[in-house]
Amino acid sequence: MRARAESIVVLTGAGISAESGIKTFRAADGLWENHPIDDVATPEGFERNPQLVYEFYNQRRQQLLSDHVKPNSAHSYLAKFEHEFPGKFLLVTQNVDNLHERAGSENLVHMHGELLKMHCLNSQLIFDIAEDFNFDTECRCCRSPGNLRPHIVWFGEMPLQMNKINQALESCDVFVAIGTSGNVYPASGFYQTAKIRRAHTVELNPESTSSGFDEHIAGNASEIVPKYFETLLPVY
Ligand code: BV8
Repeated sequence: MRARAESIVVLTGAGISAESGIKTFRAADGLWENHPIDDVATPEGFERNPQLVYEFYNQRRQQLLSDHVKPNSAHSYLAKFEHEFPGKFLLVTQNVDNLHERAGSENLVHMHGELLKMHCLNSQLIFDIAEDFNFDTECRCCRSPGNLRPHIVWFGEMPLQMNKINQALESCDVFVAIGTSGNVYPASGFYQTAKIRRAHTVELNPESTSSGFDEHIAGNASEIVPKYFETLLPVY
């Protein structure tokens, strides 16, 4: 049982969306829809074969928008908790799906970008997108084709809003990692940053990915997220 928390940072990974029917990164053994990561999730891959990369993200976007993919009870509980918790709360996700927003989360950072966004390589303007797009799609800023790419952080690229994330990590007293294997840097180091500032660090995951966490609670997110976060709410 923990002392009352004043400031909480939560990091989620592909595991929190697993029960919504979205394949995790690891379960595909480093392959996504049978493509080597280098071919579909790096700037070099996009340079080599842009059409393959457009198709890869178009397919994942359509899967995300299909009727059977919905937020699960872990997403919903986190959104409810954010609105009930009296202290500071930041949700950082490595996921590029929109399930946290659809569940009602607001103070949310997509550090690896978003499937439902694209950006122009010339203007860097970001646009919402729900349909397929590719090299021939005109951007609304340049009014010409060939400038748009998925608004996704690929391997070798700088994750988004790192200053905001680090500030929150340096001032939180509880850090909770949910459904992440800790394979991808810099997200995999967040719990260490929080620990330096004496935060209590907890991992919610069927597997224990590192002995560095103060606490590991085994289970599926839909079961253990409500149980654990309830202990962080003040008892009036
Ligand atoms: C950067 C967008 C510089 C793409 C993604 C050598 C050593 C260390 C690091 C590196 C290295 N070589 C290169 C690097 C850096 C590299 C990296 O970490 N590579 C790894 C592979 C070694 N990182 C980068 O390039 C990053 N940029 O470093 O810039 C920098 C940074 C900071 C400051 C200065 C400079 C950029 C990385 C971003 C890559 N893009 N996504 C896309 O999605 O198409 S990452 C991609 O991987 C996804 O976002 C995904 O989230 C992530 C995988 O991680 P997880 O989310 O953890 O998913 P995974 O499947 O692995 O695990 C699922 C977990 O869920 C499991 O533990 C499982 O047990 C659990 N689970 C399953 N079911 C459930 C569950 N949990 C709860 N409930 C369940 N039901």
